[in-house]
Amino acid sequence: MASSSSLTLSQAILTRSAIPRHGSTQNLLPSSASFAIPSFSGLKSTSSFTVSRRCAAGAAITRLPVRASAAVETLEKTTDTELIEKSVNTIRFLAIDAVEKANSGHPGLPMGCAPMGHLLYDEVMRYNPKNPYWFNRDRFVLSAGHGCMLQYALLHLAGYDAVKEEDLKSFRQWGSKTPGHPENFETPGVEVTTGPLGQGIANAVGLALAEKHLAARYNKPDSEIVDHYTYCILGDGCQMEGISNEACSLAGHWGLGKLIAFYDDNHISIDGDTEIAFTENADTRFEALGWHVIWVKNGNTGYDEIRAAIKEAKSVTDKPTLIKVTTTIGFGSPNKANSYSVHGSALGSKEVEATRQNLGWPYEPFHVPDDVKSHWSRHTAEGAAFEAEWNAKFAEYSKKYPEEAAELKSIITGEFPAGWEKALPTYTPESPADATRNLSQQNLNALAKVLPGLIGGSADLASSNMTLLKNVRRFPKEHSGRT
Ligand SMILES: Cc1ncc(C[n+]2csc(CCOP(=O)(O)OP(=O)(O)O)c2C)c(N)n1
Repeated sequence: MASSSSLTLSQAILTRSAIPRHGSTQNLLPSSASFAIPSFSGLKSTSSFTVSRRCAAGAAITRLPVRASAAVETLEKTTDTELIEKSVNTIRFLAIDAVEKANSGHPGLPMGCAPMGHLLYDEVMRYNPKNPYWFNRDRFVLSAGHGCMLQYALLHLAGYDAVKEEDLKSFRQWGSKTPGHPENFETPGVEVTTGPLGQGIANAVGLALAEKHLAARYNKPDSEIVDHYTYCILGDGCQMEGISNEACSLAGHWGLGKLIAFYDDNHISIDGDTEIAFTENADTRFEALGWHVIWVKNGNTGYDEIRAAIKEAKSVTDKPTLIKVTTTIGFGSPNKANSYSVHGSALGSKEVEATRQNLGWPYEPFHVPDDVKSHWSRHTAEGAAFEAEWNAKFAEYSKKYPEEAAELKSIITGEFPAGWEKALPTYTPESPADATRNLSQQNLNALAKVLPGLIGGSADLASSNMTLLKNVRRFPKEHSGRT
């Protein structure tokens, strides 16, 4: 990434994981140490499993059994497939209806990615819809930001207050909480503003980097106080952008094992089939970048395949994972699926009707069937319980490790330690003239001593732009703390 190191960048890397761009910081941390810790009946993986994968042009490969680890514990439920399909179709139709009402937007991606979106938000991710800023939540970034109705539908079903029915109905309207591309400062629950393709996956790399750094610095053998995943959906367009390759190269270099990216491999972009200009083998490229790569061949209805891929991804702890999910853009639309016409335009009333017939959807626009609503409603209590559990853990951690807890808290809230500015060097008119980059380096190094959240980056230029933090190690793959 061609950005030179700066204080702004450095602070951003850590605070992006923790500080909302809107609202107050009061919900980031518990105010009290006493919380009930409910128990969970989350399904634990106990057995090994095999996943079949094909390289883009090759034959099927059966992967060796992958050892399941404690990290693969998820919120799996024994939901019947019929209800899952109903939920997935709810997501599809919320997207179809919102785009139709606005007569503007991108229905194709949400229709194709609804299955993976459903599984992520309903079974896999840990979050608290009533406190989108809970620190140890899993992060989700929609790098293909044009498909934002997917994200809004998921936030709506999960119970986030920012996306109510009326917000879906005002999709893409001035001042709404549901702008045409996700904006984290508008919609609590959206982690990262996306739209420029490739930017989201680059931000996801930053979020996963922050998690790895904070975990290395603050986790103790008896307390993994920092422990969350970063998930991302990127499309063909993101893959085409250079920034995604640069950022993903770093992710592979750093071995960001808690970064799991889904590549929506639908072969369609704005102008038509990707055959026009994009025929590279992303699987082998990502393998070369140091990623673990899995191919889910049926992203439209292969729920178990997607589940197995996520489990496998979680069991690979020393590499980020790319799950290539082959989907059909506009899945369910009889005349527009698998074509560019469903990428960025409303289906039109005739095709909406045909899609309703095809998917067996008898409901009014924006309707969420009661059983789907009731199924998703558990996330409010479960999310509160996740947070309460973590709060209790943090209270325990604070008793045992008060210094580390105070430091982590300051990083999470973005509050600088009292008197931090006294660490800055002072200059007078009599001070000798010096290059601004040298003065910058003096200041950066002074601040590094008092701001534990400071991380810098330099595009292979630190010895020239003087951004090296002298008493701090470079960020290594085997990271075990900052100093
Ligand atoms: C950097 C950048 N270049 C161009 C665009 C314009 N653009 C928006 S969506 C899109 C095509 C994306 O294709 P894909 O990722 O396959 O999405 P899908 O067709 O599956 O919805 C393009 C080129 C953009 N948003 N950002």
